[in-house]
Order: sequence, then structure tokens, then C-alpha cells
Amino acid sequence: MPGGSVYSGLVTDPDLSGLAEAAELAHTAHRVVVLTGAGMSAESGVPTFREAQTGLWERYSPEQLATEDAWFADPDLVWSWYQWRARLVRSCSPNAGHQAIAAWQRVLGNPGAGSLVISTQNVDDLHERAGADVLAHLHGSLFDYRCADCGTPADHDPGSMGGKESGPAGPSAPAAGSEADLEQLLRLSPPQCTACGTGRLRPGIVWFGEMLPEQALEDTYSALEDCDLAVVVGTSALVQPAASLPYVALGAGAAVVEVNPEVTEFSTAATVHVAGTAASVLPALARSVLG
Ligand code: BV8
Repeated sequence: MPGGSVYSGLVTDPDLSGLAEAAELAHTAHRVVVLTGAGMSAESGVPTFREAQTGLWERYSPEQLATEDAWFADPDLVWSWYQWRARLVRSCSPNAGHQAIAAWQRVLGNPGAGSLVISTQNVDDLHERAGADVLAHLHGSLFDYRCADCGTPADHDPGSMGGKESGPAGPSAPAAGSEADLEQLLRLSPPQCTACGTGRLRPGIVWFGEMLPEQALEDTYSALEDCDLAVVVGTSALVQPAASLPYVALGAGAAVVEVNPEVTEFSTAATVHVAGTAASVLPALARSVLG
């Protein structure tokens, strides 16, 4: 499933109810926090966790593979799956929603205008590639690596085939992020740590059952306690502690806009739920700020 929208048909007729109220809140907000989940990248072609998958992706469920147990049981499979996801993300591009948030952040970054910070559950780099600064990657990044034994951070290029430089992507090479790409990756082992010489590299990802990076969580809490608007985009609000974060903003007296084509566990608590997609709603909110 290489880049390009996998979302044709998901929201064929967004009613966008709540958009006018959300746009007014965006227009008057000065300290904004944007919390994003997998739905933020869906229109870029990055599958979400709950989207029913076909093909190989269907066989590899995030809940099963995104765990330390899976890593110890089969490091090659877990390593390959993350390499494949990193290559898939690299074959995708930021969507209009990522671009809109980046533009909104630039405007509020003008002296005296305020601030817009992004805290994401996503492990992709699409916010950054849209030109935005990201305050926190609550669940890590597909492009960070460390030794599973000594913890030393390490550089690794997902484009290389497990430490061996992959040949030029000739006509026979499968498209990055395709099923054939995953098939060929499944034979890879995680590279050895060059610091301790014994450990293997693991993805810099927060697996289920692992603590979130303390600083990332702390910075997000502080921003939410100080904001006047939080915008929650593309999350099913099921995974803790990220799912509790929007309530911090509500508790601090901020308005909270939820952007999601579906209703979630959080929708009834939101100040406004806009039933639409990231790439359709966020440009409208940004336009209310950019004028
Ligand atoms: C923790 C990286 C303390 C991995 C992720 C038992 C043992 C241990 C812990 C637990 C336990 N039971 C519960 C827990 C807590 C657990 C948890 O919450 N589990 C859930 C399943 C109940 N949490 C943890 O383990 C966390 N750590 O608690 O540590 C601890 C430690 C030990 C013991 C106890 C406690 C760590 C959680 C982080 C896991 N890592 N990601 C990887 O990527 O491989 S989580 C991962 O799943 C994502 O990062 C994201 O957070 C989550 C998926 O959720 P979403 O982002 O919301 O995506 P989803 O697909 O669900 O929804 C997409 C939404 O977008 C939908 O609503 C859809 O409608 C919408 N949408 C679709 N298209 C669009 C759209 N919206 C807008 N536009 C569109 N176009």
C-alpha cells in the first residue's frame, strides 16, 4: 500500500457540522495546542490502527506487534515491520491538514501573536515535512533508533536493507511500503549496536506497556494547562495516557475542538465536534486565522 490516498470513500459527504463554531474559536485563539492521532496522516496514505487492512498489513496487527513481548519473541519480524512502515511513510507526503497546521503555527509564531504547539501520537514525520515544529512525539518515531541492550541512540536509514546498503531502487525493486517490499524486508535482522557490540537496534517507539517519554508528556501537559484552544485531530481516544490529554485542556478552561469523521469516546466532552477529515477541516480552520 504505497503512498497516495487510501481514503477514497471514507468521508464522501462530510456534514462538517460544527465547522463555523470551530472556525470562530480558531480565529480568536492565541495559545493553541494541536493533538494528533493516526487519522491526521490517513489522507497521506498512512494506514490508521483501526482501519481494516487487507493483505500483509492485515496479518500484522499493531496491538500484537507493538509490544516488547513481540520484540523478544521475534526481533526480525518486529524490526522488519517497522522498517516497512518507515519506508511506507517516506513514500507518503504531508496532506492539506499537515500544511494547514504548519501555516497556522507560522502565523501564531509572529511576535505577540501567540503560539501553536503540536503534540502527536503519530510516529511518522509528516508534520515536520510540512514545515511544522513538533513539541512532542508521545509514542516515539519510526526514524529514531537505540540499542535494545545499552540504550545508546543510533542512526539508521530505513532505506538500507537491515544495515546492508540496499542497491539502487532499480526497476525490479518493489515500491517502498508495498506488500512486496514487506515480503523482502521480512528476512532482515536488526543491526548490531556499534556502541556495546552485543545489543541489537530497536525502533525508538513506545510499545504498549512501555512508559511514555517523560519530557514529552510533561511538555504536553504544561501546554494544555496554559492553552485557550486545543484541537484534537484523528484519534479514536482509546489509548492511554494520550486519550486523557484533551481533558487537561477542558479542566484548564480551554475550548476543545475535535476533528474526526466519526464519533469517539471524547466527542460528547468536546466543545465542538467537527464531523470531517483532517485534510478538509483543518484548512478551513487555518483560513479563519489567515484571513
Ligand atoms: C502505558 C506506537 C504505563 C506503536 C502506540 C495492560 C498492560 C499495559 C498497559 C495497558 C494495559 N491495558 C491498558 C494499558 C494502557 C495502554 C493502552 O492504552 N491500551 C489500550 C489498547 C487500551 N497504554 C500503554 O500501554 C501506554 N503505556 O500505559 O504505560 C503502564 C505501563 C505498564 C503497565 C501499565 C501501564 C503506551 C501506549 C502507546 C502505544 N504505542 N504507538 C506503533 O506505532 O507501532 S499507540 C498507537 O495506537 C498510536 O500511537 C495511537 O496512540 C494509537 C492508535 O490510536 P489512534 O492514533 O487514535 O489511531 P486509531 O487508528 O485508533 O484511530 C484513528 C482515528 O482517526 C479514528 O477515530 C478515525 O475515525 C479517525 N480518522 C480516520 N481518518 C481520518 C480520521 N480523522 C481525521 N481525518 C481523517 N482522514
